[in-house]
Amino acid sequence: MMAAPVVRWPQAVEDHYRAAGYWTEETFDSLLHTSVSRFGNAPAVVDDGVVLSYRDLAAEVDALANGLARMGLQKGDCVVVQLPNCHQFVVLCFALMRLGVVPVFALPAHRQTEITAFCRFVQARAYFIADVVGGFDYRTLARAVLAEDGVAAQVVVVGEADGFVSYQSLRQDGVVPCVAQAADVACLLLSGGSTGIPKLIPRRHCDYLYNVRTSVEVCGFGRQTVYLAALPVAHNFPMACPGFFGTLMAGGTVVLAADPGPDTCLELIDRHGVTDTALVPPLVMLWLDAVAADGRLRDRLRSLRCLQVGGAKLVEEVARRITPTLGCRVQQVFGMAEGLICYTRQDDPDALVMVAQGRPMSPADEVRVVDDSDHDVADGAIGQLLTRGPYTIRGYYQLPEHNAVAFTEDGFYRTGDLVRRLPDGSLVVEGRVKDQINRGGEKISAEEVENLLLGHPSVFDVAVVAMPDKTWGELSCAFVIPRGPAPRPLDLTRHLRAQGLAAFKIPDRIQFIDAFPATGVGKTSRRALRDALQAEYFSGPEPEH
Ligand code: OOB
Repeated sequence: MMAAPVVRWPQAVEDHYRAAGYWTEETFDSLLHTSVSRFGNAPAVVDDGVVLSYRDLAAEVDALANGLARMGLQKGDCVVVQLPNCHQFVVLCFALMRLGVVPVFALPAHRQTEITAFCRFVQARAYFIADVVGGFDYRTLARAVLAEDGVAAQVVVVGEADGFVSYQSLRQDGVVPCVAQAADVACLLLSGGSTGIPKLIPRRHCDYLYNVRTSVEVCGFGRQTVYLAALPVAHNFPMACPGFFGTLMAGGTVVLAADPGPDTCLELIDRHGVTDTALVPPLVMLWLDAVAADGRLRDRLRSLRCLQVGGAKLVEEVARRITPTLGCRVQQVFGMAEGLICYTRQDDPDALVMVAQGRPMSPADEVRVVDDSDHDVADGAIGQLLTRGPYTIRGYYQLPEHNAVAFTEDGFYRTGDLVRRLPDGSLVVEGRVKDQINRGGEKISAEEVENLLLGHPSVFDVAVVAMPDKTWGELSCAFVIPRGPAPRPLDLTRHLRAQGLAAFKIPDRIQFIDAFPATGVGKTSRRALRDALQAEYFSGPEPEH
């Protein structure tokens, strides 16, 4: 058994967060119990014809937790969960959290590179997958992962198990008690990251529940809320901001969408009377275009009260189209898996909601906007965002060296985002200092892709940078200095795929180059490369990808 270590807040700060009521003794298990006693037979989770009441959900969690315990999972064990949006995901979360077993929430898009790394890093005891989703067979992926050194997980499959353990067969009558405590780690979220593979973010019951509870209050979720989980539920945004956990805390109904496209989602909104949902900007544009092209679709959105948009910058022109086209309010959300969540508020003036990414949700959030020497800049000036507070971590899971640079000595998290603070405390995101590409909300670490490309014999050196794009906000472009004759771009993308890299991280464009522009100290100037792409974007024809 391996206890999940977590960099704690200083004792005096923890005491303060408890005394102030931010942190309570509640766990995710007590959330479920409280909601069952308050909302019993109300519908909790809707998934493709399956409707679970709160009572049904609790019964499913009992049965699964029991089976997981019999499988040998114990408090402190880690597991990797990679499931699509389905009710089993919700049941599994509560069951694992009851046992004190810590899930790593992988995204459905992750492949062999990422899953192997997670399994090794946490010494995963189990790996939970679905059988086939969108034509992709996760059992084949699981076999490839199991063949790697240092992976010894039991594979559990929702659907046809094909020789692995079937999720269904794990369900066992009986109830196991909750052994998790509020100060324990509830789950490990993935960081967008800018160095190497995603880092793991330990969220404890106490801080993550505070995240959920405060989000519920700020967003006005209640029994009347019907929340459509359109984005992958493994992500912090649809999970806890307020997401499906928030909906279940508030007594509402979670509707799970198999995919976030307008065809699937508009129909679900209409059928289930969805009131709230969350999207990233490229999806907002897709929904807007669908409704603009066929005005009758707008009828399907009658029940929609609020559309949350976050994960990447929402351009003002797009923000302005939302209410007239979709007929609902907009809420901007600027958040991060590491903690800090900013929301625009229901009573904020429209002029603010269109241009600002919101303000911190908690009065206890501390925010600094600083220059390169960590000195505060004047309000209204652009600087790097630092933050700490009752739900912002003080360190990544088992990465002391990285923690030394990602956090200040006094515990502020260096977000790597460039922001401007308005007089009311709202933040406007102006850019980024971290070497990351934000591809419509999906985060790509430049270094991770560069390292894999460097493994190709025809690559001498490489720099991966963001390239502006109207729909995605950013796409990724790899500048490659070839070793000898330049390979075909296809050879390089094949090389990345063969190593099992998630598809969204494959560069959208590969550009061969003789030498990199250098900074004053001789380092590769990513800025010069980005600027070249910007100049091309603003000057002329669409770049080919
Ligand atoms: C959300 O979380 P992550 O961990 O995938 O990514 C965090 C990063 C931020 O540091 C920022 O660079 C970017 O994503 N970001 C935004 C943004 N929201 C996130 N950049 C501009 N405008 C926004 N509204 O992306 C996330 C977590 C919880 C709620 C919402 C988003």
